[in-house]
Amino acid sequence: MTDATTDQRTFGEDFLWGSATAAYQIEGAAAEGGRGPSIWDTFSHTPGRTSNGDTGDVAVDHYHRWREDVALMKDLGLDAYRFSISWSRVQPGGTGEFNAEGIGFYSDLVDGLVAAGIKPVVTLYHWDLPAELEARGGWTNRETAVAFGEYARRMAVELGDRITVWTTLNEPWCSAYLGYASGVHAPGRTEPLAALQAVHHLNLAHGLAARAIREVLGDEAQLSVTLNLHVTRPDDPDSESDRDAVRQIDAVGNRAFLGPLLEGAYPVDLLQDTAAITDWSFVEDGDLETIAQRLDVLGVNYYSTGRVRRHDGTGERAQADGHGDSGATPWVGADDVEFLPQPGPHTAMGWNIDPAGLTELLLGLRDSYPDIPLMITENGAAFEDVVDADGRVHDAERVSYLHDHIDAVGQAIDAGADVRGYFVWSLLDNFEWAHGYERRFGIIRVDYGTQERLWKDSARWYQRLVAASVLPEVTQV
Ligand code: GCO
Repeated sequence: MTDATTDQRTFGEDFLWGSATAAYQIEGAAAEGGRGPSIWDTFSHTPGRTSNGDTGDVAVDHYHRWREDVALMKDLGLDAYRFSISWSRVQPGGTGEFNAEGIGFYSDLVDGLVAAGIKPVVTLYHWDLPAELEARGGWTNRETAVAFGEYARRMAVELGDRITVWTTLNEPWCSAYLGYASGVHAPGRTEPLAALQAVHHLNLAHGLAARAIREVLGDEAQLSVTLNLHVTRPDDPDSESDRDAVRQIDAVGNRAFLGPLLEGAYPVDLLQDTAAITDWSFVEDGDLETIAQRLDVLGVNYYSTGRVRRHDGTGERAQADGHGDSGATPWVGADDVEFLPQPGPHTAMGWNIDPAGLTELLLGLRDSYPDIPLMITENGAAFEDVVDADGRVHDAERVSYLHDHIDAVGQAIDAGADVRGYFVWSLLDNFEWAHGYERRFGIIRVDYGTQERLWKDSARWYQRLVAASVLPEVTQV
């Protein structure tokens, strides 16, 4: 809405303002408190996999500093905090024994949040599979999905009614395709068939977890999954073949998840596009019913857009999809689709800045799934931050990125999208996966030498936004 007297964009009273993080990116304490290794420990410790060989061994030491971090969030005035549980911290091998110390860590964190008036939004899987499960095939193995359901059940028992929203998976697209097809993420495999098996077993894992949480907590539990949906445009809107390239990316990137999760079926065109790789016989009777559990909210992560065309077979195929180039494509079954470089401006990730894409995405979801509320579970940007002579980080580009994207959310709400909240990625600078510590997404800066936390201008700006639910001008920092 727009305030008639001030002409400023306003959001409803109940709109949740939050920040997001993920366990491996912030916790550190990788070998403490009984935590078992995950695929990200193995991957980051493998030479050549991350920038500068960076690992999450220490990260931003949130495991020891969580009280300070909760206090920061309280000062920011946040309504909610989205964090993830490290599966191998609470169940070191992924099956079998649970680790009381690890569970205690999250239980204390949740209590700390609740005491600070901050609603806990928990993600059960943000990419850090227990290494023992990968040794048995990881997400290519159906048993991993079964194990995930049991882990989710135990978390529901332990954390129960203190959790506001339960998110099963974060961006299964990344787990499946970056992990098993392009190999730029853990476990670093480059096998198209394995990636499609992973897609299905992640979907199944979601369904089993959602069902288990409902069995423990009943109908009241708020269930969710977070997807990174791809907004892709044809290079030439008049070209049928470019439009078909968009369809293919939509199938393998978006509908491979939306279909089974929300419509109870894999899209027919996806099955056709991937027919040379698999007949999908790993989808067993009853799986689709298990996957299509009722969802209370759909989490949407959004950063940028893509532009595609069909490769004409000559010269190199452009692969500027912003997900790293290992030589192997994450776009299984769409090998001849080219991702063209996008016009700027760009963030430090090389991702183009395109807030209109977020409005478009939200309105598309409103049209396709009008009954399901949406939440922006991640949005934000990395820039080359500097600490100025005045000791501050004047991250004007981040402020304007956030301003324009939150405005884009507001436009979608005005047009009828049911968006319930916005979580900035990220609370703190942290371990940015294959980019290590080279990319800073935080609204709070972390000095990796001292672990000191420093408010950037974007944090002050966000604090102002959250306090009044009115979108401040970019100059109001
Ligand atoms: C993702 C992850 C985050 C990333 C963030 C910036 O969306 O890729 O959920 O862990 O750090 O998106 O790349």
